[in-house]
Amino acid sequence: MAKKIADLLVENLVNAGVKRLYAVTGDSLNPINDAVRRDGRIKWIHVRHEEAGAYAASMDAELDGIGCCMGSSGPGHVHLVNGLYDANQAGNPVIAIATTINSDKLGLDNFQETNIVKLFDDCSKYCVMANTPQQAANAFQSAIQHAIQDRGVSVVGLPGDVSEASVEHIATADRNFYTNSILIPGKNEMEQLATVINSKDKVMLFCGYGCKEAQEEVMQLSEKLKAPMGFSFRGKIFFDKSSNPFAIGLNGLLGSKSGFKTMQEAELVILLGTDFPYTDFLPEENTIVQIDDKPERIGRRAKVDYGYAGKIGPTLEALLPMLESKTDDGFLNDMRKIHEEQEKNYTAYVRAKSEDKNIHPEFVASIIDEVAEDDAIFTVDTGMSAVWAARYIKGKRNRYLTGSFNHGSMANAMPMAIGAGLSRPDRQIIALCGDGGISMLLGDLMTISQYEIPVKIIIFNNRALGMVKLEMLVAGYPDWQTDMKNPDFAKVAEAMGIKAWSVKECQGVKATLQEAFQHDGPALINIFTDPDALAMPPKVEFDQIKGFAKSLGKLMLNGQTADAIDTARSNMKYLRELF
Ligand SMILES: Cc1ncc(C[n+]2csc(CCOP(=O)(O)OP(=O)(O)O)c2C)c(N)n1
Ligand SMILES: [Mg+2]
Repeated sequence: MAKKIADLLVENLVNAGVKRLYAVTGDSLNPINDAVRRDGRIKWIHVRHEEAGAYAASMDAELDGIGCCMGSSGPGHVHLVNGLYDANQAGNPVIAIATTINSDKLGLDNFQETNIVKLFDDCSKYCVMANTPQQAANAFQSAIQHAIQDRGVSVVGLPGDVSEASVEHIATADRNFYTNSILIPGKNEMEQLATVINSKDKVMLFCGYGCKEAQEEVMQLSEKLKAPMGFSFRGKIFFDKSSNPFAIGLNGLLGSKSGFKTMQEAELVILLGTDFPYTDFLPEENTIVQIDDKPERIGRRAKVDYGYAGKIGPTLEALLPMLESKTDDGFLNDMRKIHEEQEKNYTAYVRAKSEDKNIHPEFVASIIDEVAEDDAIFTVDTGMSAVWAARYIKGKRNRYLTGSFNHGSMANAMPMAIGAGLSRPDRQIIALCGDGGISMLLGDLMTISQYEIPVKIIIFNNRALGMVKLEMLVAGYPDWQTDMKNPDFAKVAEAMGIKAWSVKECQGVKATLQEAFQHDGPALINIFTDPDALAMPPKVEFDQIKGFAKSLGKLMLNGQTADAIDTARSNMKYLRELF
């Protein structure tokens, strides 16, 4: 029996597990809109900007295994691009349907024409242009299969006339296959790995997102090796718990002294499921082992000595019986001491700041950590709020934390919260947003309002692009074009039908957050934070930094740019040592 391509697409999406899609309808997307409506099994979420839809779909994929977003001809699907980069780099299976002008018009510089394969090539694992109905029918299953198995974005370019046409014959399977094969290193490799680990005394584990499904095994490995455990930002929420006796913190741009120092001093560093990007923070002298189920990642950022392709859970399960238990916990204790000292400093710092009138963002983050539920899902914007989250939001019973950790885009936290709120209605969802970030996709607060998604949006309103301010100060550039005039975000939210609060003094932070978290519906909390609070070590005051940055600025004006930047760099190194 003949089947319309738009209907076939809906069938394929339903069979793949897609429960909702995010889109702004129009022109070539209308046949699919109609098919989704008639079918009734997929919920259409009408976002206000397609980029927000791509982020939300990415969160569906991250939490539920698959996500879907769509964009209409030209500008409609171009808007998806930034969110798709994020999804693709995060390894989230997202199906993006980019509809376009009719097939007979393609290639002639027509109105709203884009070259879909060229456009999405760099932000997808698979991108196909369905030029004929039969080709479309053949491509859907494959596109979905690629997204699932390659863990990333699949894009299907679909002209409006192709969606409306029908096919008689469908050659592909009508379902998808979520295979969960066990990948572990071969026998000889496992023996080599065990020998290396057994021969070293001071071992450190460094855990990334790839350890998500292997938390138990990683804990057992630390225990057996008396190994301090560091983590990347994407890995932190699984291990950064007060109940974890091996945790020594993050390393990297947002990292801590204990994370950095442990890695430098370990004889053997074992990188587990991490594509940790900050090569400057990785050691060069010691032995490094890397295990990852994506073997192309091995050795590309660190001087790795032994690399193995394997899923962390099954690999460690097979490895553990081959390892000798270590008894000397001196290294672990030394590093834990530094870590505990540092955690105390962080706590003392926010306690001291709680007396101030100005609201310090670290204080806000520590209160969020205190009052949020033990299984809350946090999304964080790129900017200073990511730094505060890295330091103060702790893993508890079953918390989850995510952000634009690979792509590093602004404005991600609020739309990610939309996806999280819809796919996990049973969990508390908290977005930590920058004022710059929220301003970018502000219109999609209306999506939250329209679908009554009960997420909690917290704005760290420092009236500035704080992260960039810091970058400029450290690099010795005069701080310029980083300040912002903001609307009254609480009034904006209220005008959109979202209950909102503004907080201008420290004393009001806790009670307001508690009230907003208890509110049965979407909530926005606009917190006026101190614009001078930059992500600096607790002991270093802003004025000190401003002082050296000013002199660096002067140096630059005298034409000594390279010197200025070098001085800034060495000052940064010195500052790192202080905390
Ligand atoms: C889309 C995008 N544009 C620009 C940047 C560069 N950038 C990184 S952080 C940042 C400032 C963020 O400001 P805000 O959201 O107010 O957060 P804050 O750092 O002040 O907490 C900018 C401009 C980026 N990462 N992504
Ligand atoms: Mg800001």
